[in-house]
Amino acid sequence: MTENLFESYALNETIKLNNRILMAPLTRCMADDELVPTPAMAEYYARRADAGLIISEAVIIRPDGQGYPNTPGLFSKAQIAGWQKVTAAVHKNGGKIFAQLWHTGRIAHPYFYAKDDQDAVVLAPSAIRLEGTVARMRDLTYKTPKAVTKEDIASLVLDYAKAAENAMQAGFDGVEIHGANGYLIDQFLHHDSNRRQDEYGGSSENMARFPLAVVDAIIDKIGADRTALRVSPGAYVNMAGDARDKAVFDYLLPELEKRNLAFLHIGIFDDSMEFDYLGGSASSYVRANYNKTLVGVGGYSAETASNAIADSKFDLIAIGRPFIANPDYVSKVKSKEPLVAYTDEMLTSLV
Ligand code: FNR
Ligand code: 8K6
Repeated sequence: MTENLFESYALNETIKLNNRILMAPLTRCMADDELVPTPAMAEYYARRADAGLIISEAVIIRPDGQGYPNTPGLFSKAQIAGWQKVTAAVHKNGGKIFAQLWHTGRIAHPYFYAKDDQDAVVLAPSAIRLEGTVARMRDLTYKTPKAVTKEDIASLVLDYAKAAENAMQAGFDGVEIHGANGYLIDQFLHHDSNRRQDEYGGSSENMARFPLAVVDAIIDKIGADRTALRVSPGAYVNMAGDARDKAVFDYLLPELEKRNLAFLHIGIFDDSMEFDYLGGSASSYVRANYNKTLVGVGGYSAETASNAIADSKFDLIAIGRPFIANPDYVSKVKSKEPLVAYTDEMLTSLV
C-alpha cells in the first residue's frame, strides 16, 4: 500500500504538490569551477520532475559558505543564469523545485574561497574547531573559526535574504533554508558549537535569534508561502549532542509555527535513530512540538513512508539516496517496479 503517497497536497494557497514525495537535497559537487550549475545538472533534475517537489542540492549563499568542492552558488549573475536553465527544465516537465540555501559555517574551508589568503577566516557562532578533515579532500583540516561579530551576523542575514531573492529570479518555486546537519544555522542552535554570552547565545531565546532572523528576512523578501526550513534537533553529524539542546528547540518550534512556513523538514540520515534527550526520534519529537506541515526523511522506503504518513507521523516524505539510484523513482513506485539499490559509487556521475 503506497497510494497515499500519490495524493496531491497543498502546502498553502500558492503551492500545490502533485504528490507527497519530495526529492531530498543531495549535494553532488558537480557545478563548474565558478560554482555555476551545468546543463548536465539541468537534465539530472528534469529527469526527477515527477517528484511532488524537488529540493535542490545545498546552494551556497556567498563564497565563505563553501565547505566542499564544486558546490553550486546563488550569488553571481552566472549562477542565477545557470539555475534558470535548471528550473526551466524542471518546470517544462511539470515539476516544482525549491533551492536549499546553505552556509557551512565552521565546516567551510578557505581552500575553496581564498586559496592565496593566509588570513582568510572561517565564520561560526564561537571559535570552536570541529576535529577532522573535509569530506572528499582529506588533506584539508578544519580551521578554528572566528566567532562572528554583530556586523558579521547582520551581513549574513542580508546575504541569506539576497540569495532567496536570487532564487526567485532564477525561477525557483521557493527556498528551503538549510538549518540542519551541523552547518551555520544549526551551529547556533546547539550548545556544542554555540558558547556565546551575548544576545546570540546562552539562553534558548538567544540561541534561536540568528536562525529566526534569517527566516524572517527571507519571509520578508519572498513570502512565508515560499519559505521552508530544515532542522536537526538531534545532533548527529558535524556536532556533539547536549541534553540542553532540547530546550532550544522547545522554544524554536512554536516560534516557527507562528511564521506559517511552507513546511518544516527534518535533517537526519536515519530516522530510526533515537535521541535520549529528545525522548525518541527526531521526527517524533518535532511532530509533538510543531503542528504544521512536516516532512520526514531518513532511511524510508515507499512502504515505510506510506505507513508513517498514514499514522500521521509526518505529512510528506523526502527521499534521498533512492532518488540518486532511480531517476524514475516516482513512476517505479507507482507501477510497483523494483528499484535499483543505491551505492556510494553512484556519486561519481550524474545519472
Ligand atoms: C545528503 N543529504 C543532504 N542534506 C541536506 O540538507 N543538504 C544536502 O545538500 C545534502 N547532501 C547530501 C548528499 C548525499 C550524497 C547524501 C547521501 C545525503 C542528506 C539527505 O538530504 C537525506 O537526509 C539523507 O540522504 C537521508 O535520506 P535517504 O537517503 O535515506 O532517503
Ligand atoms: C550532510 C550532507 C553532507 C553533504 C556533503 C557532501 C559530500 C558528499 C559526501 C557523501 C558521502 C558518501 C560517501 C562517499 C563516497 C565517495 C564517492 C565519490
